[in-house]
Amino acid sequence: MRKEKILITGANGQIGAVLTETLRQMHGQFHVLATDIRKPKADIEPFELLDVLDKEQLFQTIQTHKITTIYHLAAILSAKGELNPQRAWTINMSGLFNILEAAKHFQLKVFFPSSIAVFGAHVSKDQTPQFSPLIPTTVYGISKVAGEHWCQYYHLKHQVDVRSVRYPGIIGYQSMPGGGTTDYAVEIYHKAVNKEPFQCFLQADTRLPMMYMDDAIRATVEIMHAPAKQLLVRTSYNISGTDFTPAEQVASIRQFIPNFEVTYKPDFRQHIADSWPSSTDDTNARTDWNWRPEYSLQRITQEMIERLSTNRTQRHLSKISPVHQ
Ligand code: AKB
Repeated sequence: MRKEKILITGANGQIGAVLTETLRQMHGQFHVLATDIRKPKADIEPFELLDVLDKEQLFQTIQTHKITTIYHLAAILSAKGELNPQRAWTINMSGLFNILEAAKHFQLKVFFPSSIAVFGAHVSKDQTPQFSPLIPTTVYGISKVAGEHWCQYYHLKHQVDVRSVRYPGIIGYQSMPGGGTTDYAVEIYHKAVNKEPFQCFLQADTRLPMMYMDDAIRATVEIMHAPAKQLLVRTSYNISGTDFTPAEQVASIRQFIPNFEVTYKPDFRQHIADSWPSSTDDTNARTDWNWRPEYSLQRITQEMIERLSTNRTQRHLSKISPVHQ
C-alpha cells in the first residue's frame, strides 16, 4: 500500500491552516504539503506557492511530491464571490476541474468542501433535508452545486474516490475567515475579548447553521477515513453542528462579558443569509459514517473566550516583558 502523502490547497485559509496542523500531527510534518496562492504569515514548512488554475504546475507538484491525497480547500467564499462573480466561478470551477483531472490521472483520493450555500429557494429552512432542491442565489452556491455534481460524476465515471461535506459557518480561535457570510460569528468573539463594540452585518434574528472548528476538522478527517463502501452520498453530505442567531450568540457572550456592546447594521450579506437554511438534517452522515457533533453554542462561546483571552494575555506579556527584565 502507498504511504499517504497529502497536498492541501488553500492552506492559509480559515480551515486550511487548522487542517494542515491536524494532518501533520496524524501523518508527520513532511507527509503534508501546504500550498496556497500566497505565502503564509507563519512558518508552515513544507510549503509551496501553488495556483490551482495552473494545471501544469499542479501536475508537476503532485508528481514531484508523490502525492496520494488532496484536500482541495482553495475557493472564493459567498460574500466575496458576489463582488466578482466571473472570477469566483473561474477559481472555484476551473480549480476543481484541475484537481479532479489530476485525481483521475494519478489515482488520488480527494476531499472537496461544499457548503450550506448549495441551498436556496423551495427548501424547508429548518432541518433542511439531505436531498433537497438545490437552487442557490450566489455564485459561490452555484459553484458548490456544480462542484458536488462533478465530484459525483468523476466518482461514477472514473472511479475517483472523492468525498465531500457541506460545511456550515465555522468558528475557531486559531484562524480568521475571509469573504464569507458567516464571518461575523468569529469576529464577534475577537471584539468581545478585546473589549471593543461590535457591529453585526446580519440582523439579530438571523438563524444559521454553525459548527466549532474541532467538529469541522473531525468531520473532515472522519469522512476521509471512512470505508469507501459506506459512503452512499457521493455529491456531498449535510453535517450539522449547532444553529443560532446573532442575538443568541451575544447573550451567550454576555454571560462571560456582561458589558459587551453590539449594534446591528445589515448589508448585502443579509440577503445571502436569508437564502440559506437555519439548520440542516444530517441523518445520512450519521447513518453512513457515524457523524456526531460535540459542540453546542454554550461550549463554543466558553472555548472561544478562554482561548482568545489566553492569546491576548500572552501577546500582552510578550510586549511588556522587556521592561521587566
Ligand atoms: C460562507 O459564509 O461563505 C462560508 C460558508 C457557509 O460556506 N462560511
